Amino acid sequence: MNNLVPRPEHQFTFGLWTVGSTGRDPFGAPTREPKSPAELVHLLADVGAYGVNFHDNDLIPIDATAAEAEAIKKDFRKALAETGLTVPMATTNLFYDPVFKDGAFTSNDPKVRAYAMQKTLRAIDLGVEFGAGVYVFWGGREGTESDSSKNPVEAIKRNREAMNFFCEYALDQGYNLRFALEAKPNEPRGDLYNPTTGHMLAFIETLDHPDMVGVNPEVAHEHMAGINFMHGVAQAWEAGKLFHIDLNDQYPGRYDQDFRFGSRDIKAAFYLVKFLEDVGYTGMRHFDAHAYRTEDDAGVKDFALGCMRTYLILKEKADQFNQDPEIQSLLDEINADDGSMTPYFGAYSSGKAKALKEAHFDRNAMGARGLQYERLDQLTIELLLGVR
Ligand code: GLT
Ligand code: MN
Ligand code: MN
Repeated sequence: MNNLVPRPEHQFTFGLWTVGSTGRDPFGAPTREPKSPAELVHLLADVGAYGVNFHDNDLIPIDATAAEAEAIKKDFRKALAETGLTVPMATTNLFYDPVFKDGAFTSNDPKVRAYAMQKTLRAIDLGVEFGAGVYVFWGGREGTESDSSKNPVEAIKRNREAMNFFCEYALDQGYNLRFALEAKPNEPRGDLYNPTTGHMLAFIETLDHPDMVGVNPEVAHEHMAGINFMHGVAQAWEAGKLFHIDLNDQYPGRYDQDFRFGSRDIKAAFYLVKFLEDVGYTGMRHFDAHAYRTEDDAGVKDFALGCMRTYLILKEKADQFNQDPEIQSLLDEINADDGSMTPYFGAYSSGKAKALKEAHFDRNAMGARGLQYERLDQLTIELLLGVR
């Protein structure tokens, strides 16, 4: 079907680290050859992606000379020009090098904290140089194994000070950049600070420029914590904070699996896509996932295509759900409102409170009413399974 073919207007993006994953894991060596950033841009263009995101060191190795960095940037820029791919998002690698073994902005070592800030300032410049409009912060090492080692309140303050500094820097430079904070409950640290999107949303409100900072929720990270991802996304959206999103999949309670989008929990993926499409989310659909370690280069393309195709299939299913007469009439019934309660709602008044206290409710009848959610859910399942 033609409308299931990914095209640039769908705004599907991938990180260099996603399709560039060589299959290395904590127990085993790489199973695929590394590719250059320029090669990865071509791979992504071949499968119909819109953009490519990077960490500073996905593009330029941490120990590259200035001349090497220039050569890489030139190749990368050429590949972008040849393919028309854009760079909507960039970020800093503050987790791989041993210097960050006890965190970056929250490290107990002031030299590490200052170095992390220097690295981030330079990486922000690099992202902006390639046109990034969103800058992600994922504090992969900002946490502890032993809580005797760090003061959690100090850690929050250090994180806040760093974020305030970067906001001022972006303003000072006149960069048109928004920051998106990405939460994760654990891994690679035993526990990470600000472990969920909800924690991040609360933290953002304590910053000097909360308007510049939003979230980058990731499916897998919230599923690791066993919580409903779409609910967190909805909360971020309602707060005007859904600046970016990391799509992938994950069994709850396990290591960070970063599976192909929709490959594990089709129902959760469906409600997520339906939410994003229904509210008219206009940001990037970024896949932060990687191919199974079993795959060769062709399998990496299968993986990338699969992420996008599943998104498009679920988008069609969302349309179908919104137009299904039986589902919609059931929803009308479920949401029926004869207006008789309206006088009790809305802004407080003492008269309203008095009237409410005197009102009679038939609690037993209200409690006895069947809500038909079984029927609704089964209709949803049948739609997803393709028999409607
Ligand atoms: C890393 C992590 C992701 C983050 C990336 C951005 S890096 O792959 O697992 O969730 O989004 O730093
Ligand atoms: Mn992840
Ligand atoms: Mn992510």
